[in-house]
Amino acid sequence: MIWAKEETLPRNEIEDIQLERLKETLKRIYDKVPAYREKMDKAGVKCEDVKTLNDISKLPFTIKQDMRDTYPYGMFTVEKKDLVRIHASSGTTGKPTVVGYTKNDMDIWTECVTRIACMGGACDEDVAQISFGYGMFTGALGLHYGLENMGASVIPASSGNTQKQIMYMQDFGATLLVATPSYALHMGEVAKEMGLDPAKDLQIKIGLFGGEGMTEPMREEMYKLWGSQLKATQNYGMSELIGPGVSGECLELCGMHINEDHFIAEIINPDTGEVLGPGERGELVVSCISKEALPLIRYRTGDITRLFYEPCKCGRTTVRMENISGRSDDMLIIRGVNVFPSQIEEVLLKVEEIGPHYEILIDRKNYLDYMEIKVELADERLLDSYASLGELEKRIKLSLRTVLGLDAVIKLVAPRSLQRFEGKARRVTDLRKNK
Ligand code: DLL
Repeated sequence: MIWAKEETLPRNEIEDIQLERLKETLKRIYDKVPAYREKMDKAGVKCEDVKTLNDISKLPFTIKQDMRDTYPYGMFTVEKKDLVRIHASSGTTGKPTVVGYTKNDMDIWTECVTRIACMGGACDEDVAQISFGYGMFTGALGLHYGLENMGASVIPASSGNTQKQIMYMQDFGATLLVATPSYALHMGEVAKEMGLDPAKDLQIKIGLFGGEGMTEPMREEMYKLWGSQLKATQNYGMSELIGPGVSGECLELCGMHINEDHFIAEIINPDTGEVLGPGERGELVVSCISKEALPLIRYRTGDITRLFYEPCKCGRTTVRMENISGRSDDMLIIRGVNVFPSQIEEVLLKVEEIGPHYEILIDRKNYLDYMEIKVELADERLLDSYASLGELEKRIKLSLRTVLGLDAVIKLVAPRSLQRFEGKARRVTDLRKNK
């Protein structure tokens, strides 16, 4: 099912909507946000200069630092009294990034998330367990409102207390799970430890995963744990843009459809800012064209992807973004080789004998970069054979070298010995940053 007619409009019609909304939004920002007005003036560009959609490239970018410089409400275009909700992104250092919603923004957010849930196969009969942490993170309440709007029954389980979550899931007959992919894997493992077969004893048939990437091998792990009946899709979003609801995969699994009547997506070269063409990989830049409180224009997401404009088999005509390959600030440069953690994950998870949990440690020894990867064995019995462990280590090392051109020290560890995450996983520690 397709939730809204806007998802199937011919390209020219969607672009007409985008241009009209962009012009309106731009005027509002120019009037109300001094920081953006200054940027436009400095760039010598006026609102009237945007006559076609391509003219968007004349506009200055907005970056996270703009949000920090104007903390907390400086990028907002409405008065504080018009806000009905405030969230913040979990800044690891310093102040968080604050985002706000008017009543109308809440309706748009809800609509966008409902569309995405629908793309992933959800319907009003689903019992949806939300296992994102409730709080300042936009994930939980975003999915909560979207699924309720669809008519699903929502269980606001939040994250953590995993055994109890499995009990809710079983007793309340949950059919749909919302979680980060890493937490969903952990939940599946805990269910098994409790003596349950998630595929048979639980009724989860839809997984709406997001907040972090899910590589294809990770999706395969999801089927292995939760059963082949699972429809596992992922969706993408960002607090600054709206939260979840920017884009989501349909069941064709060929990229995430962007809600283009609310967001304009561009891909740029992260080094030069130059706009790249369809199919070219670069940094995703998004303009919010319908929000009232915080309509950021040309916001640099830092996420690396590509855009495909061909209509999808599902019937939607909206542009699709490829699964995120990483963030521009996550890219590791190890002895001169550029690599995203997701690429390392792809190599690791193709090795049958190891599970989906790993930790990457990067350090510098004698002025040389050094990478150590701890990976969990899928089966404890392998630990008994020293020879086969050595052979497996060599095989993983060789795949990494062949596919990525990288050398790493591989440490195989016992199943269930690495840290598990209830929200977004943190798998990389780069100690070079402190040196
Ligand atoms: O993670 C919003 C969200 C919640 C989206 C739940 C989907 C589901 P932030 O906490 O601001 O917002 O983090 C945004 O998370 O720039 C990406 O780097 C990453 N991210 C989110 N979804 C995906 C995904 C939410 N499907 C940042 N694939 C973004 C890869 C993702 N990365």
